[in-house]
Amino acid sequence: MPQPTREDRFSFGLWTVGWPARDPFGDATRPAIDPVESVHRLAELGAWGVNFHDDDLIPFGTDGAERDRIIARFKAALAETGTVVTTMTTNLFTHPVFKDGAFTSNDRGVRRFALRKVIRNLDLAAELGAKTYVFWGGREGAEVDSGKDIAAALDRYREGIDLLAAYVKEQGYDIRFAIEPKPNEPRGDILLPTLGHALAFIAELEHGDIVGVNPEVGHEQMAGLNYTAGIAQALWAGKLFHIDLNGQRGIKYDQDLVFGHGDLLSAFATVDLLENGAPGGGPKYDGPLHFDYKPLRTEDLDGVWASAAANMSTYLILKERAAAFRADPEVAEALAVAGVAELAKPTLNPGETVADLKADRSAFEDYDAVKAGERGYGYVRLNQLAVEHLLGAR
Ligand code: GLO
Ligand code: NI
Ligand code: NI
Ligand code: NI
Repeated sequence: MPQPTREDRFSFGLWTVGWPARDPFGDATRPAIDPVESVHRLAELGAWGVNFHDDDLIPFGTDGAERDRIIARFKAALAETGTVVTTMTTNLFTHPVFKDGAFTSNDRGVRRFALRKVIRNLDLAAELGAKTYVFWGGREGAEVDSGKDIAAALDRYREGIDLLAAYVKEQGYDIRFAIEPKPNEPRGDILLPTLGHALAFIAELEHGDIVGVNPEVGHEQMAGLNYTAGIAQALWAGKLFHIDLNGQRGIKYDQDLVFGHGDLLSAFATVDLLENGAPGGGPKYDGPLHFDYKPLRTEDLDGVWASAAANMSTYLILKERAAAFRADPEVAEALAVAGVAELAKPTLNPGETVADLKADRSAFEDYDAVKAGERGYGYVRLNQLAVEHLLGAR
């Protein structure tokens, strides 16, 4: 098995391994884990970075002096292990005050409190060197259509993100924002439910230049969408600032399985895209390879660390398999048959106008659509080659 190293740039949320496995139907099955221990254990396993919500490290309501002590102790663990804080985020969902949302709560006082909570943690993010700040708006949503003015909620969402982005710029912080879409859970419906909604929202921002997306495998799949295709569009838009890798099996509650323990063929395509880029080139993802998963509730503490290692191991195996797939001459031939590279060629000739196109009889009047319609693209063979490489049969 390939062993992860810091060069692989793997990172974990402290809330992932640290999840005590409390769910809506049952109590915690594991003790809470000290964040300092998580940093040490993850570093030993080969992780490079960590990512956390304010409250993961500093319990909600902690006073100033205790907060400073916790931060100093955490910093010492980072220094000792060489762990990087890649990303930070705000918990705007656990405390009852956020039950109707944070930036989009109908209660204006809650909205102002939420902004202050983020600002405080943004200052800490800058101090710890985090380059990305994630916004997952789990409580920004509704269950009752007539209870939430969606247009007003989007206005307030925009007001909040723009204000915070302006603050980052004013302070000169080297931080970009990444919005994490999710269709539902914990709210019945969440605002910015998919990557596409988030991209459309970002286009409406005043400070959208420093705002991108943080798509999570399971969240897109909960909406029935293709994760790999989604992050390809985010890359194309220059907006793939961060990723949450995990596994999900179909349209149901947010499973947060180990990466690859859901749709494995899709995970293979994701790794292929992240590592090798789009066939026609274009921007490649260069952020951390971040896992946002939850160790199954059935696992004990040994199982927690084994599951953390499983994420990295699966990724590295898929990376090897994807490299073999790309290097295989049969795959190259199948790609040629499918015409994959031809799609990178502009449809019009250089300098060609609409008038030129209209004058080109070979494009229409003399075009043999019947013959073109008979062509096979060989996608099944291409996919079978991918499956065979994925299975290690080639
Ligand atoms: C929940 C989300 C959540 C976010 C985290 C980071 O479904 O995935 O874990 O990733 O709050 O902002
Ligand atoms: Ni999630
Ligand atoms: Ni999830
Ligand atoms: Ni996530």
